[in-house]
Amino acid sequence: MNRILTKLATASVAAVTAIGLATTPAQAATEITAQLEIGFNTGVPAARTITLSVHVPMNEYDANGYLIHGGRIQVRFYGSDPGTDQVIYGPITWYRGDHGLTAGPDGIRLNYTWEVPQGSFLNEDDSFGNRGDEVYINAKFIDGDGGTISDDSNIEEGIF
Ligand SMILES: [Ca+2]
Ligand SMILES: [Ca+2]
Repeated sequence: MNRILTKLATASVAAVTAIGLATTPAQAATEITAQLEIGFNTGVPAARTITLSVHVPMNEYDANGYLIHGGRIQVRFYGSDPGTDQVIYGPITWYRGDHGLTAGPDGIRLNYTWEVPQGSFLNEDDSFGNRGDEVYINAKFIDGDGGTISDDSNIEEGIF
């Protein structure tokens, strides 16, 4: 009899623990991809259109769990140059509820677009003989405990 009671008590502790962890992600996030697109809006005044696409694959349950527990996506813009690349903008951080950041069936996604004027921070090279700009982003997924994975995007080239 004592033995059965002990077993039942153990089982109910286990059940409580499982409920307490219900929103904690089951799988560690291991993969992130970042894309940058810079378009030209030839209107007056001219502008550059920046589109960020960041994807952290996982199931929807885990995606919601990560964001509820403080998971976020952080983006820095870099100018690609010989030697060390400089940060030209950022960091910008998206948390749960911020426009453009979603949790869905294929994971966490950031899709964000905005316009900047010609000659903005994207104009990372503007010297005589070197006006062409080479810009990429580094995107980090940072979980609620500070665990981080990151990816560099493609490089966009143009006169920005
Ligand atoms: Ca450059
Ligand atoms: Ca330039």
